[in-house]
Amino acid sequence: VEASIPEPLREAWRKHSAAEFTSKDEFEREFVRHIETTLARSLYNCDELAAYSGTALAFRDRLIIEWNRTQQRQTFTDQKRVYYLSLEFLMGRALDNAMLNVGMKDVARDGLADLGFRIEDAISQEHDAALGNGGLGRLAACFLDSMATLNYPAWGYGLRYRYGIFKQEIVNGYQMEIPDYWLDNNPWEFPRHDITVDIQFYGHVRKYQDEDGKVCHSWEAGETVQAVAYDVPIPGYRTKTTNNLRLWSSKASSGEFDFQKFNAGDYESAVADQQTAETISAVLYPNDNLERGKELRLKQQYFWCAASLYDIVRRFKKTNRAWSEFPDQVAIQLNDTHPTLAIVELQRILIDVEGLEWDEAWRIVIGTFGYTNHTVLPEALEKWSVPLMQNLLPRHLQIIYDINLFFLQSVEKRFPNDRDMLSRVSIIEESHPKMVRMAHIAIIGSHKVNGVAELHSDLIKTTIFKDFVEIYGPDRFTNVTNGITPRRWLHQANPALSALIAEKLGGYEFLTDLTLLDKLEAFVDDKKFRQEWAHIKANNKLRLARLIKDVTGYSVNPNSLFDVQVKRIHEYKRQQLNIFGVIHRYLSLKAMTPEERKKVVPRVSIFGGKAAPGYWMAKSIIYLINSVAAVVNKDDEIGDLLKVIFIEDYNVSKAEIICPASDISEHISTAGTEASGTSNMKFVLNGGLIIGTCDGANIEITREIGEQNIFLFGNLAEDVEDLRHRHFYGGFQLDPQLKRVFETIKEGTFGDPSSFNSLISSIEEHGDYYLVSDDFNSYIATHEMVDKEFQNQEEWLAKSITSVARMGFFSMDRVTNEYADSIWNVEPLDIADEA
Ligand code: 9GP
Repeated sequence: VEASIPEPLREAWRKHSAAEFTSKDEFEREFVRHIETTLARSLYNCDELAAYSGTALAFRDRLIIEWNRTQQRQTFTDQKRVYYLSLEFLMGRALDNAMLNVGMKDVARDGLADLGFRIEDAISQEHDAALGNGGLGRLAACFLDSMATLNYPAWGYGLRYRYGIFKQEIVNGYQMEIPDYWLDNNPWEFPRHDITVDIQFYGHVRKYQDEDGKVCHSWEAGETVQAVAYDVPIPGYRTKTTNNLRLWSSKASSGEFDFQKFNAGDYESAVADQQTAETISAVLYPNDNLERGKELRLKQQYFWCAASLYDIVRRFKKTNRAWSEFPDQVAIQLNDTHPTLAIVELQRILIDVEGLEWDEAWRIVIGTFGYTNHTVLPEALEKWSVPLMQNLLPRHLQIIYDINLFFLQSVEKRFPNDRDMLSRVSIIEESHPKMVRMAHIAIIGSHKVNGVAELHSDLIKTTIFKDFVEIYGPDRFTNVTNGITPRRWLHQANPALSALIAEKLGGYEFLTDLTLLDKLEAFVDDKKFRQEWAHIKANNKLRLARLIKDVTGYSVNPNSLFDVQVKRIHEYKRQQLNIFGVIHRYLSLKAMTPEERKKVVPRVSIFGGKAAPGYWMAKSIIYLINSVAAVVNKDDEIGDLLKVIFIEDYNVSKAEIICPASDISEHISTAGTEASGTSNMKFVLNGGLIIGTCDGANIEITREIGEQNIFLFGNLAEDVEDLRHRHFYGGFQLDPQLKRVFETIKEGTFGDPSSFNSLISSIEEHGDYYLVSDDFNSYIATHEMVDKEFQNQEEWLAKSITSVARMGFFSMDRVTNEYADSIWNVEPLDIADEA
């Protein structure tokens, strides 16, 4: 049946087409309607959760109207679209963002107040959509916001995990993981039961000749699983454009439920098959910067790539264009190597299903894909064992071997007799078992490869991908420094600061052109402005102090210097350096006279972040932080001079409260290890100063805001190799201050010292890979400078304002435009313009 309504009947449709609420009254009507009908509740039975749902449903209706229009318009104009493939989208909450984006938050606040609710209480009912681990997933979410705001015809493709990143509870100082079932009361997704794709696994490849004698391949599946689409509307800020995030959920294929077993009474085993299929999209792997090579993870990757590719190809085929036009219509961005199989899958579709010749197909593939690398850490670079791939994806492995063969032949022509080069760049690592190097496929199959900050992009060109630069020349490699969306990370998280800036700049245009912030510098000396600025920071600190009291029970003095490190717990990010520094501070305070203590700036050291469940060292770091907190926080002699806080279950919503409240935040990775970092940008944009190493985006932040406005310390990336080498071959000298810290731990000051053995021995005995000892002295000295400078509040304030004024470069909109121009070649499409 043709689904499109015939033209003569369309007028009747248009007459009844849904309309958006535009006033408080209309909002209230929509709210009450949803409470009474969609939710089947009443004014006698409406709690805050229902108020959240009613508000969210009212706004969802608005978004869906815009979403429909956007999709129709994009289909109608048929211009090039971009598809952002990411295994993670760390979205956080949607309601507040939606209200601000459509410019209706005040209307909703007043309407809710009329009906007996505080908007903040409704907002806080929402469960975070936490389909990501950390920076990589949050970057994907910022991309979606920016692409919609800038009116790019863009879709995100991901997996609809039933369980997002686990919830972290701290029990007796240890991290415990609790499953995060987030889908209850989630009004933001639309199941599309009509959009399903059958995805194959296992089986074998059949070779045959077609009528013309051409050798063909057909992959005969051993197992089939169904992918079902769930759509999430992504509103842009103050634009009609509402893009789509399509998340795939796995389900047993209709043919897969074994009725024979069922009828024979083997009900359990029939259901078990069904459950196996559903496992594919059940959980997000909770590792950040670590790949473990588990079969289920590879299944997830293929399942999602194949479903997305099928969808993209289906959409393209509807236009009846020639295949050669595919790269003119479709840009696919690979967020890290996780979606690399999409390259192989597109090649398979083109040659096996559509019958194109290899070379033509391969040209289309390369023209379509771009690959973003987000890490140089060896443990995070994906490799899959050849036997595993052979079993799960037999046809793909053949294609990978063919890609490799043609690639190595071309390399050999250019670099004859360089066998080492061939083995270094080969897609196949000749180990036992042999491994498929996914990054190599991603580079060979893309027309652009980019890193995410200048230092990082230079590093990939000179280290892990050096040979490929020789082979392809420098043009295939580029840098696009990461950014953040100012909508969520300033306007939503810090409404008072956003309003103050708007007042000074004469409006909110800076939210879509962040470079306008530079006009703030003119007010650095404006007394009233400075007071207001300081007042906002003080209020944000009070808000965080309340959160700390709620989640830890500790009261902190909001006049203290708030020193924050929140991010995934990882040795390379060096929370251990921070907590050792805190112990050093504690020992110094203990050694002071009461007179000396009077001069000390009180400090609250705030930590937050999750450790991967199997990452023992990271879990020990959390335990040490909590053990130190337990001793220091109840030491009456020290009182407010030092408090140590671990905020459990750090997530996007908590980040929105934490980022606006820092005086100083820590971005202290070993130089050369953090590809970019993006929380550094969030903190500075909210008027906090940072202490950091010369790593990732810290370097460009310094360039933008000026070195007088940042506290840099530690060894440089170029010296790291040498230092590591010296640890092993030149003898290792533990920093004397760090030695004193270790002695204190070993004496049992923070409980059973054996719990911290591995943390200490990794430094003392096993080469101190992350250079904690080498950087300790400079770290401590820099913190002393921080204390000193904080005492001059007027200077501090000037640094804070100046830094914010110079943060324009780090807008995600700049990032998105750079990708659009230099990688995707996609133009915006404003749906407000008439067709
Ligand atoms: O570790 C990087 C982080 O530095 C960067 O900011 C983020 C977004 O580009 O990606 C992270 N990488 C990963 O999570 C794994 O590659």
